[in-house]
Amino acid sequence: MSQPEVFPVPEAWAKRARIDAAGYEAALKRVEEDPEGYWREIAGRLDWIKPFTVVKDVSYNREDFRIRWFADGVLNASANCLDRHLPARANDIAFIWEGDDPADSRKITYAEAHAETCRMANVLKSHGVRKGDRVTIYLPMIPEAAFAMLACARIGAVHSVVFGGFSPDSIAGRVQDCQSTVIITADEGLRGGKIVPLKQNVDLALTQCPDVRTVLVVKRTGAKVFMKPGRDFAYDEEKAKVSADCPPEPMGAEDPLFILYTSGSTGKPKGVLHTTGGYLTWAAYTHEAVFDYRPGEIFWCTADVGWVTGHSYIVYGPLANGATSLIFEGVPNYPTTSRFWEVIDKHQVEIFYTAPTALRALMREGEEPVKKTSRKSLRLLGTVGEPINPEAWLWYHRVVGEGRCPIVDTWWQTETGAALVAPLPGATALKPGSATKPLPGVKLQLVDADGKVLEGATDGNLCITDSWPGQMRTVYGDHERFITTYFTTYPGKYFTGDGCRRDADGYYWITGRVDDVINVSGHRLGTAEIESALVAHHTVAEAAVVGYPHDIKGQGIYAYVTLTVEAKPSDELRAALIKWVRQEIGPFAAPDVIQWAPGLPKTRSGKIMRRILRKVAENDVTNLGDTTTLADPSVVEDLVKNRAGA
Ligand code: 6R9
Repeated sequence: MSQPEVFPVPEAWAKRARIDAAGYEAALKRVEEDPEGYWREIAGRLDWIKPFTVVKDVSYNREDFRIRWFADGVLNASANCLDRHLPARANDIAFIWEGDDPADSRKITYAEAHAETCRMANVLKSHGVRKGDRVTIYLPMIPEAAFAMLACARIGAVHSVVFGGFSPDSIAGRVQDCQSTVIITADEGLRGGKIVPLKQNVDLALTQCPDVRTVLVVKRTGAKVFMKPGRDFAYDEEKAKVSADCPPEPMGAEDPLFILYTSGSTGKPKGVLHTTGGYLTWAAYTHEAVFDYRPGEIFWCTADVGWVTGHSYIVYGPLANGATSLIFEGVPNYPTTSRFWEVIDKHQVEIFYTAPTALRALMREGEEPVKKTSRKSLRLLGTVGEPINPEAWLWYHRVVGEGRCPIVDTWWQTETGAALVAPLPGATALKPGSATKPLPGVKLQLVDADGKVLEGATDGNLCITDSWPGQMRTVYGDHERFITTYFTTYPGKYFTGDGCRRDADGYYWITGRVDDVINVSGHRLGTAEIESALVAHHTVAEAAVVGYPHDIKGQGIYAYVTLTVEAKPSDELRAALIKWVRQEIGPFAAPDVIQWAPGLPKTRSGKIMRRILRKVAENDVTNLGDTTTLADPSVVEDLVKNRAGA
């Protein structure tokens, strides 16, 4: 393999970055010599109502397992994101909202965001929401989504944001799992000129959730929607009844801040739980360090607030730092494929953070849609969500950033709260396709399948051997599942589920998931979830789902379906099954390929051999590996012969 190109730190960056090479070295040294002091200083960036005295209290061993940071400190996340900026910068812009329609945009000052959040908090209180209660948020990308999150944080309620692309069934599962009794939604959403029937989806979900007593409906399109008397309330009307004064609730650092559901390799999505002090510290610190954020700059993260990236880099990180954060309601190709770049020019965005899948899709459109915009305001670019292929990296760098802007490729997970492996743009030379190195204090380790620690340049499974403040604390309602999922594959270590290569310079190259999680356009999906949606269809006897390489999405969804004896394969049935999965989970989970499989390759003990299914999906059938444990080898021949032209 040829040596990857290296992009040294540009001179201007080396001179004026918040953290330069010397600063980075100093941080690495400090965290080794005086970890307590280092973490104490990082958490000192927040406003504490009562300062913490204990910094870290962690054990990854099953016998005395615990993860606690700054545990005796008291603070409020919403006060850190809003109130503390009011004395000096009440009139600075907290949010720029860019609507789906380019004619729609709005600026919201810190004073306004504070007032809106307090009102939302008082509305929640007036509906009986108390500290510790769970509130489900199912909103489009409108400022109210951020206000709703901050309003929950303000009164100590735990928010669970459900991405607006999820189906009624997926909403219901999440509402039931965290027993939330209050939902904040909107009449409809608007994306790429298309209507998303949010309230209708909630109504359908609630047929399965008898405990939900209040639905607050924010007006977005103004469409007339069904309102159930006594349960559904127009948010506008509720808001008019309350004051804009709501004192922030003092919260323990280890009190929950939010739950966010994410897919794993088995079972139902897990409610990843983050707490107040550690999460906010890590979101704020990484937003400043990795994006070299300076007060007054305009920061745009294109993620949806329904994913962790939106939580940490649209709301909590930027706001804790007093930044101006852009909230974009639309999609990259509406009304035209120049939209991202036009929004950058319109609002003079300085830092732009997006996903490789969006870049790959835009790259296909050629340079013209980019080049007709200026993009002079840009100084830093970022990516997240999946490995970025070097071609897309180079295009982003050369065409979008005109060679001027470093790219920070940030590796992290819902579980990690915020970025863990990422360059510091003033200190780290870049290699296209590598998230570079761990941030100071983050202790990575590569191990082989048996847990043997691998040194030097090698390939392995990515583990983390010690905690950082933004680490998730538990799976909501199932602490045992938390420990078994993450800490038992390699006892005493956090296992990320990712494969990774470390090169001779100590750079990390994430190669993708090594478990049964697939990453489709940056959306994380468990193959088991899609399989259980498929088998819920009356024609399906059995299903197995794997990922395969896809030019735009990163990974596509390849489903092997065994029909019941009554059902007959047909193109109509194929289309019906795809539609079914869209309805069961959400549009982004729809299979790209369905192959009819009279049988699935199983071991004699009945385990599906996914390795073989992956190979067939990838059309890499010359080397299927060891098939001697198969119960019926002829099954594989049939699969290869009838491979769908993926
Ligand atoms: C933030 C987020 C986590 C999984 C993760 C990995 C993949 C994320 C990446 C990346 C390579 C990057 N991933 N960032 N792979 N390079 N810069 O995406 O969280 O939705 O939980 O997904 O995404 O496989 O394990 P989440």
